[in-house]
Amino acid sequence: MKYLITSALPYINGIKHLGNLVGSMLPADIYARFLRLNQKEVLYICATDEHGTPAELAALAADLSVEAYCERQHQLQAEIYARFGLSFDHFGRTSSDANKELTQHFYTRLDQNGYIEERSIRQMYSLEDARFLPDRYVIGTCPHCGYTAARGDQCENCTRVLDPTDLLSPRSAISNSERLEIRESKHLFLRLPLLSDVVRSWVEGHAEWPPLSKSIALKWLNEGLQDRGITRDLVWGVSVPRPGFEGKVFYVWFDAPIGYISATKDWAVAHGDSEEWKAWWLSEDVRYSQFMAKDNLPFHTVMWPAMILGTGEAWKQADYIKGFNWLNYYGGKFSTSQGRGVFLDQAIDLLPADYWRYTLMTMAPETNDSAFSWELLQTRINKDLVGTLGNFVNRTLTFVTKNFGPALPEGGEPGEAEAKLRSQCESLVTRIAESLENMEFRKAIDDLYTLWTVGNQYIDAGAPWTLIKTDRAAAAQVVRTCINLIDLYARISAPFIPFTSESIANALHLSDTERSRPWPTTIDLTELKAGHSFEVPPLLFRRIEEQEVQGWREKFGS
Ligand code: B3M
Ligand code: ZN
Repeated sequence: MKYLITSALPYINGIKHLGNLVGSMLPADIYARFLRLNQKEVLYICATDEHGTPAELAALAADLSVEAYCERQHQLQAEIYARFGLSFDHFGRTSSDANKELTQHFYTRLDQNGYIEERSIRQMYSLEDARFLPDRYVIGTCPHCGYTAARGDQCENCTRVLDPTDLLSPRSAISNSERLEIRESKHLFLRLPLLSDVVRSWVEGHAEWPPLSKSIALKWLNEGLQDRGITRDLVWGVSVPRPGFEGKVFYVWFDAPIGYISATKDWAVAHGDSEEWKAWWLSEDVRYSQFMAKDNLPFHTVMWPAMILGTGEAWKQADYIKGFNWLNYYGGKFSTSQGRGVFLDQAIDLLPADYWRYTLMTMAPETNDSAFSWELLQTRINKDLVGTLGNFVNRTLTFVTKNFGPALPEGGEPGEAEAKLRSQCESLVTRIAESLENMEFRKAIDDLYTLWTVGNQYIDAGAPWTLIKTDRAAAAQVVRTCINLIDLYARISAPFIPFTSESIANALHLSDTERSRPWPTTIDLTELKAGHSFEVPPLLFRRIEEQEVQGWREKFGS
């Protein structure tokens, strides 16, 4: 069995925020790293989602061609994700040639199978901007409540769903021009109602999905699927290979999920075997897991499967869809469009990646919406990272160096306390593995924290600083066990805090063979033997002070 993992493709405009990270890429990365440690064959794919009106408008605002804008933003996003330690096997782009080709292929198959219909629709055209306006780019007065800045798709004030033609005194959101007219335009529609039954039986065949994913899928199916427009009057996108559709492109949501496959094709080429993607997407011995925030669930549980089923081809479908709720920021949502919350470039300049990776996962909105706060971040860093893990590693290694020198000391035999410690660790490590296999991240991280606490309990009970005065060999045995615990912590913590795990492995002078030991199923706290050298690493984590928290609250407007 091989493991294919994808996280929802981040849209190209703007830098993503902490909510985006914790709701898709970070948990997917932790899962991928865990499976790799279990020596599974893993392919973790992501890409920037680049087409559509927002990209065009952002390029315009940046005074760049849309190609140059996307190129720049793709690089920026790729760099930031690397700084957070996201271990994509490939980070692709939906504007790639592979994605154009495959999108046109999907369309052609769907058309051949009778799932595409051509229709004329009436749409707002802006004379000033010389372009058709997507619904949300028409602004005007709401006919229901009189709100003057209602968008053509929905009134923000009274939440009523609107059609742009409902708006009074409509104007362009791009230029503010009122020189609008209604023009007829031909578009293609995906006939989703025809695919409703096959999608439903696919969804119902997955009893094991988390409730959030399943309930959203069934809600959509039960409300009844509608035909859905899959083309747009835009320049930037995948062109439509059909007479009469020159100058039109596919809707961004049509080509975006195809990006999962085409990014894998690009990975295969970069990897030196251009056919290798087939072993992932046209094969049955793959377990495919998708990660995303809840707003993306309808597309992944209904639309995208419908597209796949409509081709009649044997594309690999998701086995498991892990959805996340919202991470809120002081009572509201993080929002890219409103610039609310903390963006990833700011976050990674503030604190190292592992501080974020750990604390964000303790707050992950896994079963409910959850809240980010600077105070909570401070507590988790000071209590868990500094006070528990960091403290144990630094005080143990410092004590041993001072009293025995920079190597594991000799003497003594493990006894009852060590047997108890060993079995405690074994059950925690087993539970962490089970939780990660089931993608229950909050459970896993709770047990990881408990695993860190047993070290401090063990060393306090063993009190080698006292013992050394009466029984040097027994004290040596205690600290040898502690250093083996530190080694275990580095291994088990690696999916969550990979940079710290590496610092610990370096401090413990681990060989390549020791570093590539698989995830342990039985625990042995005598693996590192007497004589094995080590050094005291610089402090693994630093405390966050009250005034820093105050400063961040002010700076990021909480
Ligand atoms: N780009 C959604 C978003 O930016 C979207 C996901 C695509 S996954 C195929 O929120
Ligand atoms: Zn209204």
